[in-house]
Amino acid sequence: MSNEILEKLADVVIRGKIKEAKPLTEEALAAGIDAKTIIFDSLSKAMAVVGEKYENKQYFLPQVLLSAQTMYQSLDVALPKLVVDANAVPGKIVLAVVEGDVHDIGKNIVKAMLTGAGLTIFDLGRDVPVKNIVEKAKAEEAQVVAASTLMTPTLAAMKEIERMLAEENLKGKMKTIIGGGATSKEFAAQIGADGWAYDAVEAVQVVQNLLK
Ligand code: B12
Repeated sequence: MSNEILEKLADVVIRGKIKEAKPLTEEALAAGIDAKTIIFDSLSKAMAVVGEKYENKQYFLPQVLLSAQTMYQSLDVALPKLVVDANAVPGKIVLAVVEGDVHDIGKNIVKAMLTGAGLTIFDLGRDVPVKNIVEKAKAEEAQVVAASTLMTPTLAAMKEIERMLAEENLKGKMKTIIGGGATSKEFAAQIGADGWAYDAVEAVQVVQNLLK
């Protein structure tokens, strides 16, 4: 039964049946499926399929956008119900999608997971200049700067964050974590980031370790 709902919801996202997303997500929660399962076993997998269809030229941007909007409808219902059980170490995190990139679904899931883990998140949104990210981190005396990008051309901004922090003598004092499809563990190590995570679940663990 639960698998059936999750498959149906994934199909709704893939096909961009925007009106069906909210009621179906409510149905899933009412059936006892937890928000984490909905987000990772249905919605995220559906977006991966959408990505494949885009790469294969079966889908074009309007369809991708519709799927993204459909996913957001579902996330509106699922994210507030997210329960994260972590042995929370408190901390302040500045989070942003770097300049030039508007992909923010993943960043918003990371935000919800970190918030659920008891952390204070300053979310600067998407397409954010590096300067603003570093300035906010300084102003809030954040312990961690978390940056997201799904695009290869904007990877340079990740390196720029490291450079600016080093210039301000903050490297080491303020930790960095990066993520998003264009990044990798190797890239993170190469630019001197303190952490990298594959997804939002791992992000919670990595951030918690950085705060220790
Ligand atoms: C949805 C989507 C869009 C939507 C975005 C809507 C939105 N509000 O986000 C729209 C239609 C707007 C869009 C536009 C474009 N897109 Co697009 N898009 C996608 C798609 C299909 C899915 C992305 C997604 O939401 N995934 C679901 C979420 C849940 O996963 P996620 O983002 O990866 O996040 C998880 C992890 O990565 C991680 N994570 C994410 N951020 C962070 C941060 C930290 C700190 C940590 C630790 C972890 C972490 O945790 C998340 C949750 O588990 C991808 C394909 C793909 N395979 O990724 C292409 C893709 C990212 N897009 C791409 C491109 C090229 C574009 C456009 C340039 C197209 C164009 N010609 O205009 C524009 C970008 C404009 C711009 N300047 O930004 C390319 C990027 C290629 C590249 N490597 O450079 C991709 C890979 C498609 C492709 N194969 O070509 N896109």
